[in-house]
Order: sequence, then C-alpha cells, then structure tokens
Amino acid sequence: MKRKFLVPVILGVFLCILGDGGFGEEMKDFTKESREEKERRMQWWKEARFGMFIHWGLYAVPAGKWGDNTNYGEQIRDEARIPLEEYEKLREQFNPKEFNAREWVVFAKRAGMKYIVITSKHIDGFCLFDSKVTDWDVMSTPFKRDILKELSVACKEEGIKLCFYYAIMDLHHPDYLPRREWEREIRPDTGANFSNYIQYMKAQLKELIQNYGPLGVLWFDAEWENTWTHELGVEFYNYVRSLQPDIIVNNRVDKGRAGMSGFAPAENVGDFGTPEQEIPETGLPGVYWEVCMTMNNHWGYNAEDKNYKSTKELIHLLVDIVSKGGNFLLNVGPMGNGKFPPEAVSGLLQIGEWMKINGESIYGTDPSPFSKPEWGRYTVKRLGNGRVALYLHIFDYKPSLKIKVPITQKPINACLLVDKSQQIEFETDAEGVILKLPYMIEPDPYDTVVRLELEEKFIGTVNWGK
Ligand code: H79
Repeated sequence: MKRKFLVPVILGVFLCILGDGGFGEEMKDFTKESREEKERRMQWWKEARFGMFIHWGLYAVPAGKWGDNTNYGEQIRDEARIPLEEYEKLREQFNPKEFNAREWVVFAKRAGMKYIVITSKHIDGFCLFDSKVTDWDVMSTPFKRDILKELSVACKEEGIKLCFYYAIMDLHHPDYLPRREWEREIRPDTGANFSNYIQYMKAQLKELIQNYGPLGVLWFDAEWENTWTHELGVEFYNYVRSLQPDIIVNNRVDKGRAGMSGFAPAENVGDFGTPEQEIPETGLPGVYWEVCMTMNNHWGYNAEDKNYKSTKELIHLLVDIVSKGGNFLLNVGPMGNGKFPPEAVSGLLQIGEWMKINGESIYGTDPSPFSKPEWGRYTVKRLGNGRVALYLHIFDYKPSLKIKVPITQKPINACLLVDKSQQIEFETDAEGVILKLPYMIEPDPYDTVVRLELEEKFIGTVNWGK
C-alpha cells in the first residue's frame, strides 16, 4: 500500500476505536435480530419453564421489622424511611455464616427448577458481588465472601443457569436521581450527576457478565422513575448483548411494562414480558413471558410472614402458567443467616417430588390447544416424530370424573405418568374421546397427569404460540 493511503487508514482505525468509547466494544443493534435467531437464543429458557427467584441482601437482617412495624421486605429502606447512615449500619451486621451456595442450587434443582435469578443489586444499591466500583458490596461486610461467585461455581457444577436481577433504581448511589421525597432535606441532590450513574451501571453490568458469566438472563427492574427513558432502555439492551450476544434480557430494561404485566414488543425492547404476582387470563399471545411470584407475601425475607401458598396452589400456578405458554419464576427470600426459610424448603421439595414424576408435562411444552377444562389444565409437547403428547392435568382425581377430550382421533397411547405401564381405556364418539379413569388407591394430592399420544396432524388447532 502506498504511503499516502496508509496515513488515513491508520487514522481511520484509530478514530473507530475512539468512537466506541475506547473499549473496543462492538455497538451492534441487537434489536434487529431475525425471528429464527431469537428462537434459537430463547430455546433453553422456553424448554426450562420453571426457575427460582432469590431476593437477598442487607434487608434480610432486619427481616421485615423496623420500629413497631413488621410488614417490610426488600424495599424496607424506602418504606420505613430509613436515613442512609442508619441503613448503612446493616452492612456491619451482614454475616450469613450458614450460607452454602451449593445447598441453594441443589434445592432449586430438587424442585425441578432449571435456572436461578438472584438480586445482584436491589434498590438499596447493595451488591451481593465483589464490585470494584463501590464499597457498598458484600466484600465490605464482615462476611467478605463473594456470594455471586460462589453461586456461579455451584451453578456450573450442578448444571443450573445463573441469571442476575439488577435494579435500575439505586437509593444509595449519590448520582442516582430522583431522590425520594422523604429524604430530600436530609440528603439533597445538589451536585448529583445522573450520567455518572449511567457509567456506574455500565461498569457493574460488565463486571457481572464478564466475571460471573456466561449468564442466562439479565433481569432488570425498578425502571419506573422518570430519569429512566426508552432511549436508555435501547442503549442498555444493546450494551448488555454486546457483552454477551446470546444473553436474554427482560422487558423492564425499557419502559414498556404498562403496570405490572404488559409488554408491547413493537415499541419496546426486551426479550420477554414479566407479569408480577399475577397470571394473564389467556397468557400473552405472540410474546415470551414469565410470571414472577412470591411463596408468601414478601420478596425479601420477612420473619413474621407465614402466609405461604400451599404446595397444591404452587403446582396449580405452575401448570396454569405453562398451559398458557409462560415460564414460572418462584421466589425464595433467604434468611439473614444464609439459610432458606424452612417453609420454603418444604414447598420446594414437595414440588420436586411431583416434578420427578410429572416434569415431562412441563418442560419444553407448548400452550394448550383447547380452552380450560373444568377438571384442570392441558399442556402439549411436540415429540418430533410427527406425534404430540397431550397432557391432562387433573387437579382433583376421581375415577368417576367424566373427561372428554375434544379430538377426533383415537389416541395411540393413553396412560398415567405415575405408571406408564397401565393403559387407560377410552371410548370415542362424534365429539371426542372419553376416558375411563382407573381407580387409584392414592391419587396425586396435587395434580394427576394423564398422557395421550396423538398424531400431530390431527391437532390442527394447536396454537404453537410465539
Ligand atoms: O423485586 C421485587 C419488587 O421489589 C419489585 N419487583 C419484584 C420482583 C417491584 N416492582 N414493582 N414493585 C415492586 C411495585 C411497584 C409498583 C409501582 Fe408502578 C411503581 C407503582 C407505581 C410505580 C410500575 C409502574 C408499576 C405500576 C406503575
């Protein structure tokens, strides 16, 4: 190459490097991905169907109690209006000596969950990981162990996907805006510069992805204040994906959640919708979605809250969600000593016993092709050989139940998941197949699942979703 060309080329390369902030990151527009590419990226997540949410941080120490009130959770600093210096004292008390990452991961696994989403930072700004850009982290507590690192090692060993929750709102960082109304006087925002906070977020997200990854999902939250914009949503969606292209990002990176459950992918970025504490009546057709829910009434540990959902309720919630094409992210709020609450453990283990027998009717399934029958729910799975399995989730099994499935072909096979060797008899008439349920000494206390194997071509009406 002639010399007079070399100078502009070198200059051009130099400017390109400067242009992306000097970090050499490729700023591609990841929102322009094809449907096939997205399907490939979402595949493990869709197959998984069931994950564990974990809310843990300094708020586990007061365990929901401040002054005379006992109804707080992860938002205790805001709700109880705790001044910053006072809240900071919790850092000296955070010493969960009984924490064992492997034990948590094994509980998730035994429950039949395939991924864990844990709060790397909630709105109190406290980080459960070793962050080089703040001392407001676990390394500055007496515990001084990188909790997320230990979890990432345990998850890799156990084959569980690790995912991080990250709150956009930050009630500790001096540059986060706006201040709470109640603390404006004692903590004025003079000198605060939100763009410094944006840089801080970027540095932390880079730490999380590069030091603990590859991650399954980045689960943003607390995006609702007016300093967060749609433009920032797009920028952060692309930023996170530039660090790990196949990562999945929830819709709360953008402003599109519209209350608790909406998601409008035409106007907003994000890979899936996030209905919180509620199940959409007929799912969210055409988009990926995941319901997050608590086992009792709080996300963060609350020692007084014993209002746990029964195992039957939890399994019915899971089946309801999956039958409509969604994922279920069920929360645990570990205690200040590092253990899961015993009520949560027994629920998880009971769900796990059910999943061991019936998991095939959950993992990798598609939404029900039929409307809700009065005896329970349907899920369906493509078997890849021109056949499908149609699962009948019978919530209160009785052999006298009259179950009529609106299909016009004879099943190739009909059995109970609890004992596949025993064929279920059936009759057919013009409208469908009528099952003759066998007498069972011990029907499943939560949900007895019948499996019908059918030829796919006869289920023309299946709404395969997405
Ligand atoms: O981390 C847990 C909660 O702390 C957090 N998400 C779960 C996973 C949370 N998200 N939202 N909320 C708590 C309640 C917030 C409700 C509101 Fe709003 C924020 C009401 C008004 C502003 C968002 C925007 C919902 C309605 C409009």
